[in-house]
Amino acid sequence: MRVTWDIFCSVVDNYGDIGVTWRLARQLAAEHDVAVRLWLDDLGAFVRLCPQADRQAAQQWRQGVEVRQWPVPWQSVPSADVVIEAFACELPGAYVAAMAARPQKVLWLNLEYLSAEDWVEGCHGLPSLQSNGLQKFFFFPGFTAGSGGLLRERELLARRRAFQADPRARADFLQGLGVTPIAGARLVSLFAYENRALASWLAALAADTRVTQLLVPEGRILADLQAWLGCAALVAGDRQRRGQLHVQVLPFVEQDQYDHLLWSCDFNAVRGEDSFVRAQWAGRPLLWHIYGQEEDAHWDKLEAFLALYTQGLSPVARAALEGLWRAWNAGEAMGESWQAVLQEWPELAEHAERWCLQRASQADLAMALVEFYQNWL
Ligand code: TRH
Repeated sequence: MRVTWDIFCSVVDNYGDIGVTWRLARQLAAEHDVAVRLWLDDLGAFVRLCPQADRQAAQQWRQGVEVRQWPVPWQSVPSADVVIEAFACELPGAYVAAMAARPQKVLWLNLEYLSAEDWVEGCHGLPSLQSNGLQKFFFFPGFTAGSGGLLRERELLARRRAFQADPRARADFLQGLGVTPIAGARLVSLFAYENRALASWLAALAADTRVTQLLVPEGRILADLQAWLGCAALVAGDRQRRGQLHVQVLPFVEQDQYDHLLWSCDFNAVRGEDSFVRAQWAGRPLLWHIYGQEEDAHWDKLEAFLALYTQGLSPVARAALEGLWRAWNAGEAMGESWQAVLQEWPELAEHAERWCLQRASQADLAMALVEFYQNWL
């Protein structure tokens, strides 16, 4: 009998909750031979990531995963062997009662948001006793050996390297998106929340000596882009040029295609959690727009990541990268810090690949979860 896993995801906003749980569910099913049910309260968000999905179906099988609409009110089902509540979403009371009543024990995990902060290692894997006698364990993804690791499919880096070593594959992929690379241009992807800093970055790119081709998947940043361009509402396929800057709006693509976009670009601006990790696996310099939290709690997270990521960089390259990331996240002028980053480009590019390889030497998140379960048995 295969081990059964239930993953519960409540979509708060954006695509991070669904993006992480869908990726994790697929990987568990594909690489660990377990039966995965993914419970989603928003199939509309799921359809964006998996366009083949049926937004009405109570139950459907997608890429080896049984995808279930989280019914309200809840309809009783037997509990799985391993239960993951993603990002502290609240499990249905009747399901928790079924877990407690089950003759065989159930591993209950809360999968937390990703953070590079020091306290993560101390809290990762800790149990908390619930009122019904069950234990719930806190599972923290992270960047260091004492954490739960990062989502990374088994063949990901091999596939990425093969793709990046094959100019034909890159050209074909970009062509499929309607993108014709301009010879000698710097290719940049942009996925971000609304950001006041965008105008100054675009101005710097437009005034640069080298051409930049900026690829922007449809999303929240389009309004700022449009405002700077002074054009009508942008939609996928639109192109604009200002000085040395060529802008093209792309459709929102499937996760695997988005990976290829990141692998194709020289520089990737990403956001949130999942695209942020994927850009690291691309092995290219990146810019992170962190998800804003109340009372600016996200700044501690940003600084914690920077402290880790910049280890091994020369002081000048470190200052350049930190300056750019801080300006972007504070909504401040980017012109100077972008110039500083351009100056340090070779070192930052080499560092991005090194960082990627270092992280890949740790167990990935899905493997860490499976091992956690085996050790707990
Ligand atoms: O959408 P996000 O801003 O999600 C955020 C964060 O996860 C944040 O931590 C969380 O608190 C908040 O949601 C609720 O960014 P993120 O995490 O990068 O998720 C985007 C997903 O969309 C990711 O799986 C990549 C995917 N994606 C595509 O599949 N195709 C695309 O074209 C693009 C641009 C993204």
